[in-house]
Amino acid sequence: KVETPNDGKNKKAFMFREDEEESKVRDDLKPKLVYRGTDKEIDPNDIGLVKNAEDKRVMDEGYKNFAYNSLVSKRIGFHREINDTRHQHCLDKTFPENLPTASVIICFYNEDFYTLLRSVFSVIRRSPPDLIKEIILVNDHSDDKELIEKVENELETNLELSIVRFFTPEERLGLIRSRIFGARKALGDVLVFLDSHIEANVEWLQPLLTRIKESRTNVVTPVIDVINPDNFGYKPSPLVRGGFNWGMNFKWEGLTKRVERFDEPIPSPAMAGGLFAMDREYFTELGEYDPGLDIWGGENIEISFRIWMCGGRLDILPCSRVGHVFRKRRPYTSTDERGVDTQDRNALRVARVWLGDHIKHFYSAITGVETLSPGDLTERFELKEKLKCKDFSWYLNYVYPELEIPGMEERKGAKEKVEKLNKYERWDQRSRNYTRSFQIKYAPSSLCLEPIDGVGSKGSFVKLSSCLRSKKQSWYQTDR
Ligand code: UD2
Ligand code: MN
Repeated sequence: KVETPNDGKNKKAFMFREDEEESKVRDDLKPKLVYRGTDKEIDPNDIGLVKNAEDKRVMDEGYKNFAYNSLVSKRIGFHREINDTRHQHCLDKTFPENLPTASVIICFYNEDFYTLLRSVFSVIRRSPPDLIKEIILVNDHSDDKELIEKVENELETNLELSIVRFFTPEERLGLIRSRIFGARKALGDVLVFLDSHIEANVEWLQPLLTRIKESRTNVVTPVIDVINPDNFGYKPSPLVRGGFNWGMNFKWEGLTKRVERFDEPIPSPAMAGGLFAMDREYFTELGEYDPGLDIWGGENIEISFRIWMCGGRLDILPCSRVGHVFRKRRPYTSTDERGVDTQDRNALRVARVWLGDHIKHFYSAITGVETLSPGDLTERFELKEKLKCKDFSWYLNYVYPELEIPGMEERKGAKEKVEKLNKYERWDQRSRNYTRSFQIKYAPSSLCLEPIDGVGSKGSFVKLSSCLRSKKQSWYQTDR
């Protein structure tokens, strides 16, 4: 059949065939924008997309001064929705009436404007108004004066922020003395300390206050979820405890028991430091922080020791979640004017007061640390005496038996128990709620179903074998 010539409107370019390949070929020939150094096509909705020189400047300055992507932070702005990362065991909780009120204390040094204000807004919008007495914002002499003007201006003009009290101390205090400064201004029943690059999640505050209402010597922390410093993605953290090594460096530790209820307090030998709640008067009674600690580091271990050894307790509450921007480096120096690394010197102060004879392990962990001068420790020793605190051996036995003591092999057992538990079923991978357990029996026989590859294997074939009361033949029903 010969086709009649058409008017040219529907003419196809000669090189394309009329088939489903056509549009793909066209697409392949179009010029593409790709991310530098890759074949990955640029997503026009990419929140981090650098569109011009100003964007680039904001991003570069952000990485330099704050160690995260300020361009993304700015585009997110003052508010955003985040995933409710709580386990379902937390969801239908009710809280007692008449919870104590909270003074939220946020100290900051050189923070990005949007990151800082988003921290504040997340607290305001995700807390019941009657439970927030005030938000105390302490500017620890940030270098950028324009930032401070912007913050002050926002605080003055935005009604929603009228709950915020803003302070700039006489001089740069470092994060530890800044927190003491903030705590002394506070009027609420409970102090809630937060870093300045966080986002509080749904119902984060009530579990903390509830636990403190039960006992004023309960000190609690939320689970610290992870905000990615490059794209501000918000991810849940697994349930873990806080611990440390002999260098007095904080680290996360596996749990000692299988989690059955995901809403129960998890006793923690140490806190990460940035996010916790404590009865205000108890904080004072227990000796606030050691004001001899400079800029950054060690105060979290010190206060954890004091809490446990001097009559209190420290728990992580899985139903309270707050995200924190975990950065790859600290964007400010923590060396003091003498050129001493404050982290090491702080650790030395803590070790001298609290480790007793065990200090020898600290000395071998950080070479040369004993040559630093820790400054006057009299008041901290007196405090320990006055509060009738227990000693480090007690703490090792009752609170942190998993800390390995060099040369003491018999303590290895506790640590191995934790490791074995994690191997069998890692706490962070147990996301389901186990509702029933049973065996599967082939009724006419005494044979039961078990995986050929053994307990915990994925994708294994199954076989029938003599019924035994064994893990291999335990099958679980989960709620999803
Ligand atoms: C962790 C803690 C942090 C603190 C530190 C040990 C978490 C999530 N963070 O380190 O709170 O306990 O360990 O000391 O557990 N800041 C000041 N003045 C300064 C320096 C810092 O106010 O001179 C502020 C800073 O803006 C931030 C907070 O103190 O809001 C903590 O500092 P960081 O975020 O650099 O510490 P981080 O999270 O690495
Ligand atoms: Mn931080």
